[in-house]
Amino acid sequence: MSTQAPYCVELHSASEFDALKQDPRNFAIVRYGHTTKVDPEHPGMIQIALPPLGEHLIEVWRSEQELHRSEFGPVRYQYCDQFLFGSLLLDDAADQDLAHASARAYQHIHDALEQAGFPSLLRMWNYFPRINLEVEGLERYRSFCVGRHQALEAWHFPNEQLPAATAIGTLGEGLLVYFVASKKPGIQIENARQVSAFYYPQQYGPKSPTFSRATLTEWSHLYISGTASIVGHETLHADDPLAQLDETLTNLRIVLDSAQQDHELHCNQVGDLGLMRMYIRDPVNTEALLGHIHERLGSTVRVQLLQGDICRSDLLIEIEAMHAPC
Ligand code: 3EB
Repeated sequence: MSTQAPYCVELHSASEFDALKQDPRNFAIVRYGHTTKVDPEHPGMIQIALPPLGEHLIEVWRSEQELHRSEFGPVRYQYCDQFLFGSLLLDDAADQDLAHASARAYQHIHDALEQAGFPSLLRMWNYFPRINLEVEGLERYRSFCVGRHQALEAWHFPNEQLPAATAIGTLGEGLLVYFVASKKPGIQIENARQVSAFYYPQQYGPKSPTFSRATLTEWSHLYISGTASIVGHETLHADDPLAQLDETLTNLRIVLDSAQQDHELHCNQVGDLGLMRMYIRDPVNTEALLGHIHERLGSTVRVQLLQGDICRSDLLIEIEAMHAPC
């Protein structure tokens, strides 16, 4: 567990974007806006159609190593010996059925990773519009899960190596998937008070969501999945955003604690994680939620606040986090 981290991730103000983009060490920058796009000249320059609520903070991924750039089908990626960072953006209007689009996306990712020699997925981010819309009797999130599940099954991807993930509804078109992979699997972390998502019962969809609660990398980064007010497999506090936030913070703490049990992370509290994104369904709740976060985690904690739809219609917020310090 003592490998030196090949990159780190830091928050910056969006006003620094043009300057940060000039520095070749910054191999990926994730920012937010009204459309989802990936710079055609640069696969790490990603904009997600999630309007920032309050200060626009962007995520900057920096490596001192020289990265190579390549592509395979629609997947474009950068890599060095230790890791690969890739992205793809599919026009999902071409695929009315989101199960086909997500299966295609994950097949392309499989093909690219196989070709590049990085078989282990560590962290996936999935974004697409109208996530809670029912199409031909199935909610689009559930269709997404069907396609992802099928592709990972064909890939023979073991449940105990499933990556941490996010799946959020955007306000712009396109299915965006970006991800980190490595040559060796990370360590999977689950949450003792939640049923593993890959074992959710069928009431949440015909095929279970294939992700883990967190992954710990061999270079001691912790990637915590989108985390919500779910205990067992059920949503709690359906109409109460602040109570959902409390439940979510408890889940984050449990995941962090279980990551700490076997591994020294130099990160003792949720507020120390450094990188947090909170997705908020209804912007009207923003101020109350931010006040509550400051009360719980301290007033200096910085959170990327984004307007986005959460994958169950009764979930009002979701928080993901990373410990990947510079
Ligand atoms: C949950 O715990 C909330 O389908 O990739 C969180 C993170 C959630 C990732 C995914 C779903 C996903 O079930 C939803």
